[in-house]
Amino acid sequence: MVAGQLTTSVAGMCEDLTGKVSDSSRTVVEDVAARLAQPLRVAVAGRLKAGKSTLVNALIGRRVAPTAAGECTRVVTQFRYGPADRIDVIDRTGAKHPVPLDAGGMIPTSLPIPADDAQLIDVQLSSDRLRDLTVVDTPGLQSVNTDISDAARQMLKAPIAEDVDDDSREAVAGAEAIIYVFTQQVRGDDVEALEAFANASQQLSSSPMNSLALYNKVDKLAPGPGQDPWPVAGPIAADQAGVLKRAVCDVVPVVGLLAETAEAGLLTAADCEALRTLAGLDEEKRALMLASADLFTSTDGPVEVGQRRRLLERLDLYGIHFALAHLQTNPHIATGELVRLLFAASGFPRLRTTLHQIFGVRADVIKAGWALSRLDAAAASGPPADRDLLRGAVESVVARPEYHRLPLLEAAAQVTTGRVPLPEQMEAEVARLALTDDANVVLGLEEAPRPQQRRAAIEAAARWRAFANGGATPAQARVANVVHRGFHLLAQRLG
Ligand SMILES: Nc1nc2c(ncn2[C@@H]2O[C@H](COP(=O)(O)OP(=O)(O)O)[C@@H](O)[C@H]2O)c(=O)[nH]1
Ligand SMILES: [Mg+2]
Repeated sequence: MVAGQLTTSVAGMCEDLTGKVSDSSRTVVEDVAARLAQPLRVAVAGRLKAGKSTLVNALIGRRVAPTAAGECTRVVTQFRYGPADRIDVIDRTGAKHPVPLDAGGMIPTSLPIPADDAQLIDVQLSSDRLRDLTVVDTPGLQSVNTDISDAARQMLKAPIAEDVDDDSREAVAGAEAIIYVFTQQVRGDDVEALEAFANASQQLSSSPMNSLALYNKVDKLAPGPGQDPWPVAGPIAADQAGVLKRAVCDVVPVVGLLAETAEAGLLTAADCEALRTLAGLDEEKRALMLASADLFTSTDGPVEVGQRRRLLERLDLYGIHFALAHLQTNPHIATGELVRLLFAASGFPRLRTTLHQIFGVRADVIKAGWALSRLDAAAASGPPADRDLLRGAVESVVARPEYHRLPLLEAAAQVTTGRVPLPEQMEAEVARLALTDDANVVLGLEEAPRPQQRRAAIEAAARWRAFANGGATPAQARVANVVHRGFHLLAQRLG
């Protein structure tokens, strides 16, 4: 990843500190410096069977994480860039046990040591997708299999319950950004469970600034065979975003399965041929086959059962329906074109944009903020001599004008999580100021010329100062002063 401005200077500060602090703090400083040099670390959290591993495969563009039940799916797995593909199982003593990828290029379902003794599966892949992103797949819950079709039961349970296992908790705590995967509508009491999970993570590591929720398996929402789930999925996701607005910045609806199939290149020419054959069946027969998964594999007709099962596994009924509809209108469609259409239907394009915005554009700030909060925590717990050194270094960084984005991000995190309540419009203004460099977006203007932007920034600065000095609670005043300075610096930049 191209190191950003903030990350680079915090890394420089770490280098400076290593020669000065005591041995115990040096370990933390070196750890922070090493982490700054790495790509952004994103933990994928959520209930068992929510589709986390499927999503991870889609993100890294290869089917490497097993999605069936196997002992390895019970261990936290980290996917990072490496010059060659390799897997090491790290046991609880820290010892490495190398394992080869299985014949299908996946993590083998059985491990060289018992799953309970494994702390982490460390997967290095020479996949370009991982140059910018390290992905951590977590088992999430200790509880056993929850049947997705048992919607009613699942609705009553929290998407992320309190029995998060320790390894998953640690993986989330060590990540700079979090993706929560849900499969059902979020209820009020679910939010508490999610927050309990978020609180397990360190300081800056979880807030709407760096957390995103995915509403997965929206294909299961299709009101009837072959019907489009998106008209239902959009409003539900928007609704969830409202419920979860204190925990995540957005809820993106996706069909993870279709994204995996498309992104990992799993649809073969033979699959496409089979789909073409099915598209050619008369309408009655096709409708019968597509009425349920059972009927799809058991109804007499062309295409052998093994191939039909494969299609179900790769596309599920909605994906098959979708493909057949396209093949009927355009029988000569090429496999590549069909894959492109499936990808578009997976909701992943919107996810990619959101990921790029959150984890790409904000990565520099998220990582620098994470590093500073680690150093600050080290100052609090380290020997007194280091305390002043570490605090001094952190404070000198935060005091420089170009670093004002860090206190701004913290202020925005406090406001967006509801810890410091503000009227809705002011809350949105803080978030915009913290998260984007585009003056028009921050100021809510449309393509305004610079002098007008500058006037608006000065006006906003004055407004926040007036708020800080009158009527605001002490906590609100602290936020308002940070925002005031933010607008003041913006006005200077525009001047
Ligand atoms: N229909 C459908 N099935 C999905 C989707 N995403 C994942 N699955 C299936 O759900 C099951 C559990 O997925 P997995 O990724 O192993 O869940 P995890 O336990 O959260 O890692 C697998 O059989 C997946 O194929 C989806 O978007 N739609
Ligand atoms: Mg999994």
